[in-house]
Amino acid sequence: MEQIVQQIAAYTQEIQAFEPKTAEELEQYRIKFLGSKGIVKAMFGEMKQVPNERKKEFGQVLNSFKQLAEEKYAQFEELKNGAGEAQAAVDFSLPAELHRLGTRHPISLVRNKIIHIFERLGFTVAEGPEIEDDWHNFTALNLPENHPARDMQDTFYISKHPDWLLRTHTSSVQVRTMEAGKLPIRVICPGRVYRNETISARAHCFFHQVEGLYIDENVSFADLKQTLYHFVKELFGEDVRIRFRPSYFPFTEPSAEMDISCIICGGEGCSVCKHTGWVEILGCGMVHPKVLENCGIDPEKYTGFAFGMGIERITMLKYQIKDLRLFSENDTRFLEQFTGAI
Ligand code: 2U9
Repeated sequence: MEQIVQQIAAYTQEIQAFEPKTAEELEQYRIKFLGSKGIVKAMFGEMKQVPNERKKEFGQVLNSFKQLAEEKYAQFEELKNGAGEAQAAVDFSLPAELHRLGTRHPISLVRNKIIHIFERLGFTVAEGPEIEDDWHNFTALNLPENHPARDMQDTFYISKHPDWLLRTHTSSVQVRTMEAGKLPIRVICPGRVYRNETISARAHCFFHQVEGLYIDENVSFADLKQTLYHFVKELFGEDVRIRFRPSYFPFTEPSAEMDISCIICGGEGCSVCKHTGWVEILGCGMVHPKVLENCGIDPEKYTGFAFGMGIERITMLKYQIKDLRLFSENDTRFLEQFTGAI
């Protein structure tokens, strides 16, 4: 009896000191102490040799021993799920996996570049609401009701309010700037605009514009030409040439459209410029005296120029993108290709 108790004391010490590092060590322990031919079972087998009057006392010792052996096993059971191996498999000297950063949208890249060029010429950015009223989008811009020029714009009207619509151009922002009454004005107005168009590779029901307005005493068409000439060289490079063609807009007089020499073929003729050597990039003109008057500016004292361009069009030219729908589909295979800094 004393011998068995001494043996149990020795095993107890062994169990207490046991700290397995691997699943295999733990399994060896299980077989040795808790297996069907293990020590715990063998010790219970000794019970029959114990005299009846000491059976209770010995039973308590055995139960505590069994409990200790089982608890130790349970404490390291997670080693069986590969925790030891997983720990050993981690190489902490490896570089961490990088977070995937998004990229700027190509429309934002080109918009920011355009803004930056004009900011260096002293223009500031002005913004306004996308839901506009008839006055700021049409009437103030010399497109009175029933004027045939209104047919040029296919407009989304707000059904609950006959006077409200989704702006068809950012010109309404310039109207608001003029109405604010602080002169001179040198603003650039980037923003989203809406037109009731059928969606295709070349048209969308929303797109983005940058418009500009410069109003002061003695502003001339020569100022307009030089400003836009500088802008084009900054955006497309020194070699690009420009030309103006007369045009018509109700809000400018005289009006013009500006072409640049084709940036793909350099003016030789290719499919992008439809073999003309030139591509149209913007419309412009001297602000119509009636528009100045509508916005509370004396046309006898002040003159100004204005211009407008579609950002999608410029972006398609710059990056040779053939389908406008790519800009609004959020396909990351397309978007990831643009990694510019601004
Ligand atoms: C005010 C006065 C005049 C803005 C102008 C254009 C010519 C023009 C188009 C270019 C491509 C629109 O995105 S597009 O379809 N714009 O051709 N825009 S002059 O003239 C203004 C604006 C505001 C108060």
